[in-house]
Amino acid sequence: MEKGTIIKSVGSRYRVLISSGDTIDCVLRGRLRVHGVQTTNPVAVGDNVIIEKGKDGITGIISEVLDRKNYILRKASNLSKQSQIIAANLDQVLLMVTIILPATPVEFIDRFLATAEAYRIPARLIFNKTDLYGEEESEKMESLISMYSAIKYSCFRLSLNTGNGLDEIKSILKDKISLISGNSGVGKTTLLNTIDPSLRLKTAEISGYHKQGKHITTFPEMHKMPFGGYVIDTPGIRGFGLFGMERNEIYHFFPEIFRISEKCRYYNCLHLDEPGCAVRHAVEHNEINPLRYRSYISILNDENTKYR
Ligand SMILES: Nc1nc2c(ncn2[C@@H]2O[C@H](COP(=O)(O)OP(=O)(O)OP(=O)(O)O)[C@@H](O)[C@H]2O)c(=O)[nH]1
Ligand SMILES: [Mg+2]
Ligand SMILES: [Zn+2]
Repeated sequence: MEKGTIIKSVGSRYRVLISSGDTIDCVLRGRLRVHGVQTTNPVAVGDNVIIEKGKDGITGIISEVLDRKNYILRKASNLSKQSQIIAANLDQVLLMVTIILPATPVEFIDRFLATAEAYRIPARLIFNKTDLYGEEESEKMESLISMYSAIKYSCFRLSLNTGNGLDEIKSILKDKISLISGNSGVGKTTLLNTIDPSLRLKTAEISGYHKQGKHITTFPEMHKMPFGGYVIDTPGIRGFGLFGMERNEIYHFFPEIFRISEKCRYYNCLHLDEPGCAVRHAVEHNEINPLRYRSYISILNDENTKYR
């Protein structure tokens, strides 16, 4: 028996990193019991497990999944009410954002941040491809950075083309388990290749009329950083369905809205058009950014978020 961490999961096969630095390809023991949430995948990248190594030394069986410090879920598919674990035991989640090529919508950023709040995992934003930005794009980036920094989210400017800002990113990754997410084509995998060229991970140029990424990374995978720590590279996502939230708790995951909501007249205010709503008042007086409020309303009206 040996302890290890799942670094990759494809179908029913799991790659487990053990303390020697070796990786063991494992399957799950039949009838393995995992406590907690019901999900389509019982174990995910980041899970700590107990394995029984086979005689060949390169394969094994997962016999136990250890308790999780946290995890992130997503809906298994658009129609499904079942959920899937993306990753477990994270110290932080990083969203890589680009102003152009491709353009990351604000609502997408806000859904990601609200998800991180719901799972109580610290979130940070990395604005990549700054080498491509003209005056207009830079202004847009700076206004987003001031909006998010004011709320409490740290923001980083990065160009993987020039290396500008890379040292700061390395220092926030050091000795932590981080998940990196974002639209396809923003440069998530390029970041890992830049930090450690020996990884030689697959990347591709964005293409097409809409200049979208090509969904090159297809499975989450955890990579060891040469300076200490691990980063989970993930497939580019189009949207973020907030899974398992009640309508009346969504505003809890917008810290600045939550703070002001204490002053609303009604305790069950949803901040739509209720009389005495302090949130609406704050939006009208620009104390809450209207973009954030708009994201909140959009999540509130999204069918996917209404059911637990
Ligand atoms: N100009 C510029 N291009 C970049 C930068 N970072 C990444 N790219 C390019 O963006 C393209 C997409 O990069 P990937 O690393 O494959 O993107 P990804 O986020 O991993 O995409 P998926 O795996 O599809 O989710 C590649 O052609 C990179 O060379 C940057 O800072 N500046
Ligand atoms: Mg990738
Ligand atoms: Zn209100």
